[in-house]
Amino acid sequence: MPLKLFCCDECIPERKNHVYVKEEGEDTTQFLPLSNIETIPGSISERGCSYCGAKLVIGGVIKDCIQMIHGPVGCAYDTWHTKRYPSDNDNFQLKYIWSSDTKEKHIVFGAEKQLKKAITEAFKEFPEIKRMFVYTTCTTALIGDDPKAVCREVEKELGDVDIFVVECPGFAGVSQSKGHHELNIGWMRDKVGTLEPEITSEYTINVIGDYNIQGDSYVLQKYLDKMGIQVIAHFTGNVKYDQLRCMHRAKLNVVNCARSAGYIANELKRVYDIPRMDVDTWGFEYVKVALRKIGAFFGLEDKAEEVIAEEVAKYEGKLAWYKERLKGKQICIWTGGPRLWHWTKALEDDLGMEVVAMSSKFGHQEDFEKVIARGRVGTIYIDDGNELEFFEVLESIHADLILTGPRVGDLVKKLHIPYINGHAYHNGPYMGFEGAVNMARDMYNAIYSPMWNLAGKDPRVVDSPMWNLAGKDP
Ligand code: CFM
Repeated sequence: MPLKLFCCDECIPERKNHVYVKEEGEDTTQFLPLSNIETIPGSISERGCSYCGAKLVIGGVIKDCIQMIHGPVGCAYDTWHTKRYPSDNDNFQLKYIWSSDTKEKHIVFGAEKQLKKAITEAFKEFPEIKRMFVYTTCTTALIGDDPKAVCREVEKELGDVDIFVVECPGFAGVSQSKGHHELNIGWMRDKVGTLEPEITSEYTINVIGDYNIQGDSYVLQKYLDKMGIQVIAHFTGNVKYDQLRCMHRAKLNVVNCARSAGYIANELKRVYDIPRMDVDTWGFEYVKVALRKIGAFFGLEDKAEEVIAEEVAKYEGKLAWYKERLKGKQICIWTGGPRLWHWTKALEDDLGMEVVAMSSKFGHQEDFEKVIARGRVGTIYIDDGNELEFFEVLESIHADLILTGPRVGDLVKKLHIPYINGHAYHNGPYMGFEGAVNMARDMYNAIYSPMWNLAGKDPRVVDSPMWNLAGKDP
């Protein structure tokens, strides 16, 4: 049976439709697990909310604007400083967060005055900053505040500021995916085309769906600089607010994370007729393909080959060293969605690893089509997985390493299975040629750490069935 009901899900049998095991000869026209629908009550979801998708994933990365969260202070606090997207603006965007700090009385009497006060104060405290994102949250959306009206008023009063409002209350969708969508469409509607960029090259692109996690955008920027290509805007790694207003002037949109930012690429195609090119910027072999595709679009094939030759010469040997030690290792990828299909075949081709189980928090049907097409037979593919399912997966397969976030990562560490941060990385960047080597090095260090031998000395662990199932020799 391609669909699988875990024992832990016997009381929520609907979960069966969200778990798929690929069998020989099957393709995605026959089976796809359900995805991008409400979490089934009783399943302890790993998902985030719509506000989080807008703020933490996309908007919060922008390096030169005030991030005003219109809601209770907790929404601001919980998305402050928790993601690793540095910038060359002295990490301004990581240092600060702003909140209108709504309380019970605002719920009763309205919070618009409070928002206006907070916005005015924030601009006063940071006089050099003239740009702002305002996010709505569950509470301020429920009481029917009109933050757009407030912001237009402030823009008029101050004269030299520009404010973008994202209507992304947490409850707006089934996961953070809805917040990505709201921000993409809103930005396109309100801000793209409101400023003209300075054009310095006849080859111009936007890099879409790359958030400079631990410096990813710097790596991509380096390659593109060498090819003589001007990046109008990275959506949104290490980017300025005003660069994003100029996205309409690119001749090509290069899309990495299609899940979080495919929408704006499609809109730029529809409104400005800018072609969309999907690439993988993770994976040694995939990056070659990506650079060749971009080069071919502009007739810069030679430049692409130069960059590839230079980078391959630097990193090929290192990758081979890790491949020798990582081949045959079995791993799980439990992240948001796109990294499943970006990584599974890359890790297989570059390093000879085997991805035996994957779980996506919020991927849509198209993400499952991609990952099942690229993934192995026998691999378990889960939508919106819960912790108990993860434990059950680990009883049924052997895993040498899990790529996941710190929450689940800390759980699997208790089973003495190493984890690598598949969201924010351990020691990135992970994109590009050097990134593929960094990722291999982190996985090698995790699997071969001598710490596991010491940990195996704990008799409580040695006796536990989970330890034996994990297949380690203490
Ligand atoms: Fe795109 Fe991302 Fe991801 Fe994502 Fe995310 Fe992320 Fe992710 Mo964590 S934008 S969908 S909402 S690649 S934060 S940088 S790692 S779950 S697979």
